Amino acid sequence: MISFFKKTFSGLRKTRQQLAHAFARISGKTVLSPQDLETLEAALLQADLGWQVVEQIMDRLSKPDAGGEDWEARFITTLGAMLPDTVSAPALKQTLLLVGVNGTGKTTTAAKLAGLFSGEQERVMLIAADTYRAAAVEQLKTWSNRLGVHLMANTSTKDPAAVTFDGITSGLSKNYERLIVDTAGRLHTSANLMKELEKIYRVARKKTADISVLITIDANTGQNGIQQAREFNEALPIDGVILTKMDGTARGGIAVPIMLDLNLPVYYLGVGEQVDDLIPFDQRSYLKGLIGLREDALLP
Ligand SMILES: Nc1nc2c(ncn2[C@@H]2O[C@H](COP(=O)(O)OP(=O)(O)O)[C@@H](O)[C@H]2O)c(=O)[nH]1
Ligand SMILES: [Mg+2]
Repeated sequence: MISFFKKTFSGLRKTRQQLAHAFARISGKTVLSPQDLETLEAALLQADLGWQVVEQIMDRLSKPDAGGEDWEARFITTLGAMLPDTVSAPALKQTLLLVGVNGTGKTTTAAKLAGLFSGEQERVMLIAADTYRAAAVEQLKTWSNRLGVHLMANTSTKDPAAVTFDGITSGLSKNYERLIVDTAGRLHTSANLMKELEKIYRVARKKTADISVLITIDANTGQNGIQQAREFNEALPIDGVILTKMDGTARGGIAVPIMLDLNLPVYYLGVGEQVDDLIPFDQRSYLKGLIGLREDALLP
């Protein structure tokens, strides 16, 4: 089996191209030229690390203090010190409610999570609360068959809150250990759909308090993903983020402003379309992968 580090590293390939190049350029130098600093700053901004973060990093890297040749280590320790400790991210609860904008990867992620937890010998139920498109239920059904995971769907109602309520009721009464609810995509700008999501959450909470709300953010959307999370968070309390499609983007630095600006933990990275392309987020591995440091590279 490929290690989580290797998968994280490979998922960050596109993001790393610019950054690794900028760091290779300054390798071994004791003082950085204005041109070096500019290249590095541009690469950091391009990776979507966010303006404020980049400013602080540049400030730190341009200080000519002793022993500063190991720029990569300095980058990681500077950034690491700014970030909240991901170890403190609470364990995911029994019921997982997946929310997010259309096409960000909710259904695929629901299936990946089902695969992950059933692989850990949990009894998993998928709940198809995307009632808008028949194809959405079919998509989840295909996954559930492939994974051998139970699917709860109700095609006789168009009310996603009803499906969620019935699904959770059934899952709890049948002693499923993990309930994963897939919801319809919605634009954070649509007031009606956000109200509906509020209702889905409200009825879910009537059945259980043991629930984590996870938002999928497509890493390709960069800073806009932050705004999505903010607005979803106004409709229901978001507990964490799953950053999808890391494999297809050069903007994979976005996990940093997500953690800093939103103060939300990133639980997983989506790095492909297959069921095992979901990697638990590990801050150190992620930061190393961003700039191309080996897994065993020593850091101060
Ligand atoms: N490359 C890649 N594609 C992904 C990833 N996650 C989802 N997708 C693809 O993105 C598309 C939309 O995903 P879907 O789960 O249907 O999004 P939803 O509308 O939020 O439910 C599908 O073609 C997925 O295969 C990922 O991590 N990497
Ligand atoms: Mg979907």
